Amino acid sequence: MGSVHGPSAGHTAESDRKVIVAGAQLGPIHVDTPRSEAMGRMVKLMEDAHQQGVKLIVYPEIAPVTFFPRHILEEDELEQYFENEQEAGGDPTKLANLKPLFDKAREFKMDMYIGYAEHAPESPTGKHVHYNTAVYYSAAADSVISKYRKVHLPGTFEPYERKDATNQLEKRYFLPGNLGFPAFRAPGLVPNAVGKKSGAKPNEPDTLGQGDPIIGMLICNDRRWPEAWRPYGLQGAELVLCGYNTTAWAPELLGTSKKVSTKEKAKEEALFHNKLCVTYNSYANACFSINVAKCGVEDGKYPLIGGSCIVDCDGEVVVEAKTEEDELIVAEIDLGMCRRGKEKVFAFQKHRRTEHYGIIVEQTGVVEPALL
Ligand code: CDT
Repeated sequence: MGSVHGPSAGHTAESDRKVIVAGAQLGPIHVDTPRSEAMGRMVKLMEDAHQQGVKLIVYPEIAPVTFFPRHILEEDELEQYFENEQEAGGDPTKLANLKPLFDKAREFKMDMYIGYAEHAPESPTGKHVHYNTAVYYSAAADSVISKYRKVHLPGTFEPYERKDATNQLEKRYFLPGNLGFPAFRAPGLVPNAVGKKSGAKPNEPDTLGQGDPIIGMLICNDRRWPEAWRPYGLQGAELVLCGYNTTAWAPELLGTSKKVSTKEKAKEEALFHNKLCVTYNSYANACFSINVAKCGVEDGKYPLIGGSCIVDCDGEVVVEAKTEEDELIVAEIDLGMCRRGKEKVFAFQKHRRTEHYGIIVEQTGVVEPALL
């Protein structure tokens, strides 16, 4: 049994729920970067992680290819950026382009989050069904144990009229995720996790926070929405994983203001908002988060922010990337630390007032009060 116990326990001691985790930040991948070259870089980062004893590695959103939703693409050009799960029989570990990475993860006994453009296995209409997807590979289970499809797709369906605008055509190329926000337990990541074989039941005072780690996944724009984090908080998540491709300069998409009148200032603000979202929501859900960028200037003219970081359950950045290139960030995190927030300030059972939250799910857009 883990050494941090029950709701009355103090939390000054270290727990044995420690795990070494990594974010595998990727530098730019261009339209003409060969798939094999990008995959070689991803494998190299995993090898470095293995050297450092990493047990869970997180790659960015749509990791293996350029961030193609900025381009206007016909259907025959589009499909090269998607991983075809129909051909892989619905098993992501058998995706032809990603297999080298799953094989390495299996060899190193390393869990992995990876984002990719999914050509879905199900196709009820016979037409392509596309999602912006991340999966979690568990080395202990030797299989993909959870899939998440991006819910909050940013940008537009139609391209901007201005020819020099940076498009973000995610609404054109993907369907909104249809899997919700399912938290899951990752087996084998921490020692002595309480399991059902012991006869223990979940949600009892002496098993809370004692089972296998509870994990949630998000993708890029999702991290800006507290609505996307809270479902994970409500499932007791101790760790949220999020890959991203965040533009550093796109006035059409982000709007302009006096404060962000130059490219440098816009990038500073984009980095600030990234950190603001992941630190606050980690704090407010008493969970760690691993947030990982694809970054640098893609195709010679599209800047993406870096700023990959691992954040603790108090909202503090534990480690942060220093470059806009391939870079591994590594930290040992103690998931036992989550108990304090979950049992005190954010003890949801004691403090939430759901009778007042209906508007959040009943209403989508803004309805202002009547004019005076
Ligand atoms: N890839 C992705 O989701 N990008 C969005 C662009 C900004 S929308 C405010 C992001 O959240 O970084």
